[in-house]
Amino acid sequence: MTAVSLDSFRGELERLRADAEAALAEAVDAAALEAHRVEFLGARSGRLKAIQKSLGGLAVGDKPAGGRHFNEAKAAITAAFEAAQARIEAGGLGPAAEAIDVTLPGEPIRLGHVHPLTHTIRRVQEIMGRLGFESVDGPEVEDQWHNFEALAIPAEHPARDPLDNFYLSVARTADPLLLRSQTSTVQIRVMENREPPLRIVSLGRVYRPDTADATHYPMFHQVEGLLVEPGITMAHLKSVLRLFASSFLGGDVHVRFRPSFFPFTEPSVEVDMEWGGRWVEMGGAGMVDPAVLEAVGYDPDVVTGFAFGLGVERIAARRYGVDDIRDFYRNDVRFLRQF
Ligand code: FA5
Repeated sequence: MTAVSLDSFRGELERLRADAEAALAEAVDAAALEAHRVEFLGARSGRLKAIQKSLGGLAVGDKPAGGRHFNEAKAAITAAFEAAQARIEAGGLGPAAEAIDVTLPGEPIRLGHVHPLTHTIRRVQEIMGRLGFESVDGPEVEDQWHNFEALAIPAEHPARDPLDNFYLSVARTADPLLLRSQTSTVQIRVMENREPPLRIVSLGRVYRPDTADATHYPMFHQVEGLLVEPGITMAHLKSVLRLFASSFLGGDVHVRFRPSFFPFTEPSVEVDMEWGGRWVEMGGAGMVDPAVLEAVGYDPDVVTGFAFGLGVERIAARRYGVDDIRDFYRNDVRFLRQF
């Protein structure tokens, strides 16, 4: 037996242990595992066995320490083997593939924001709130009374044509429900339930079978305003609209009235707003027709009122410089992210 120093014996063990641990950590399947088992732990010609044989070459006084080092190395290699075996049986990929580098920068979380139309609705509510108009809601599925009758739109009126409205499937009944075609319904609902003085705005969805184009969409939003109290005139209407337009669009926005007709206002006007040298129709307005005041039980000799209904997509398009209101509904984040 060749003499072996304790140091070189120990060095051999350390090298073997490092080789075995590295090889076992890389093993990807049962075949590789078995090959490593034979190479390192094999009972006949395994490398551990070979080192064990050289134990006899240590000086007598070094043998206890050499035996201890040997047992430690054997236990470590066996443990590495068992860990690799458990990992492969569990279908793992190996520590290299599984390693997570916690020092890498994380995936940034993209924060969204409210849709420009939602933002517009909130802005309108806030501005009108400062002018004393309380924000109220009304149902999107309406009956004939609130969408037409009470607004002085009689049965034979073209606005009630089935081709111009989304009647629900109960259309063959005498009083079919429909998706409201305007927010003027809310004027009636509020006046039926409250006494003047009244100052309300209502913002919500309305539905019409219009073909979509740059200024039309079959589902869109309106802002309805209603003010009823003694002594109200068209001058109050124009002042409120102008204050609103200036606050919403910024700067001194001009408001133009063009004579028009709505069954529930008298006189009636189209409301245009000027912006960058261009006039754009924003909605309709007028003095609440005395027949409507009577229909809800108000005395038209005591109170008068004005009402207006503006297209929210139109005022949002104006505000943000959008040429085509269909862009609000395309859900293209590249468009939406700009606001
Ligand atoms: C009305 O709906 C009346 N209820 C407005 C009103 C209220 C008048 C109170 C008097 C008193 P009109 O159908 O014109 O009116 O619609 C008002 C506005 O809604 C239009 O000026 C436009 O800005 C918008 N609008 C109408 N149709 C569409 C559509 N298909 N897509 C987008 N916006 C629309």
